[in-house]
Amino acid sequence: MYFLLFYTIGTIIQGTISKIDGRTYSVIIGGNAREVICSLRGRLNHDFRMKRDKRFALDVAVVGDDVEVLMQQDGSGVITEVLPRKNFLSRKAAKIKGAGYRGERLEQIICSNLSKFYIIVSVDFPLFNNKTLDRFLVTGEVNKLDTSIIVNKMDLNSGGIMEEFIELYREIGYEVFPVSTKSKKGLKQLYSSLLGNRSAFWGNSGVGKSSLLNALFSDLNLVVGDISFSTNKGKHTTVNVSMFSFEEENKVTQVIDTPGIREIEPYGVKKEDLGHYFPDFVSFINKCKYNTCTHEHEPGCAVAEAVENGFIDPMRYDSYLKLLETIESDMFF
Ligand SMILES: Nc1nc2c(ncn2[C@@H]2O[C@H](COP(=O)(O)OP(=O)(O)O)[C@@H](O)[C@H]2O)c(=O)[nH]1
Ligand SMILES: [Mg+2]
Ligand SMILES: [Zn+2]
Repeated sequence: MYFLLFYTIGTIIQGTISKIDGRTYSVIIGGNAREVICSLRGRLNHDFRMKRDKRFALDVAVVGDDVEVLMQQDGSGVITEVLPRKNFLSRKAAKIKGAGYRGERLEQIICSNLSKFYIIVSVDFPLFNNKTLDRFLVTGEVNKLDTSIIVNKMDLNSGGIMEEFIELYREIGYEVFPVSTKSKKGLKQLYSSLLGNRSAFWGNSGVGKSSLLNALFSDLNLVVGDISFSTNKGKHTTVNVSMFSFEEENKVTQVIDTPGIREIEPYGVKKEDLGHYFPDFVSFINKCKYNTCTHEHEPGCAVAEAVENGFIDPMRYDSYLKLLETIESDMFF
């Protein structure tokens, strides 16, 4: 029966979800050779309906998912299978009435199968904030993603304030790309790092994500200065994510842009585990007197001692304490 269906309706091909609009899924086949407009079928559709009440339907299939598509006569497709995710970027979902128990926070998957995760900040407009960056770095670590930092608008670094930070994050082990779409500084290095990979870009509105993508990929013509999140007002669970795919230098390079996402808070972090997501703390954590140490005020804390002795940067420790507070205020995570 299934065999018959296979031949009369169409063949099954493999592709990757590049965009989701309501219940319509764009799937690209073979790099960016072909795009097929798809819907969900069967069990997946059932999952979608089950989750609709909680409004987490987008988690059933997300941008970056490799899928199997059953081709239809009219050239459209039906997604029959979502292949296992190698990894994904997720966040604590917004608080929603009726979603789970009182105080419970759910995990929302934003995109999947990333070889790299780039956090984009700007020197100014909006002003660089190391605490914000540290929070996003934790999100990358929690999701076990290969996380790097792009510092855009380096042309505005007149006082040279960024050098200290760039050095700090490089010492911790993060790759840092100081760039300027205006002066074209650092764009070549960034392009080489992206080439042949599937990467996700995350950054606050205004840091220059669209400008950067336009500067890196000449085919693109994204609107700069577009406040795309305003169209998403109130739709907390809608993730306005799309994947751009390029075939250049015989390689498929893909970048997932996340223009509609204003906040990413890491999901599933316990107080006593937070320190593990600060790579510069890790070598000290085992030396704390108590193995449940939260490195806040406990006696014999090796992390606090390392801050005192200049082995851990006090700014990082401040970020850590700030994040620890936000975890405490959540009943569940
Ligand atoms: N000075 C300076 N401004 C930039 C740079 N890159 C982007 N911008 C400006 O920053 C603003 C926001 O850029 P946009 O790409 O829309 O940011 P997005 O919201 O992250 O996509 C625009 O006015 C851009 O012209 C840069 O390297 N230097
Ligand atoms: Mg933009
Ligand atoms: Zn400690």
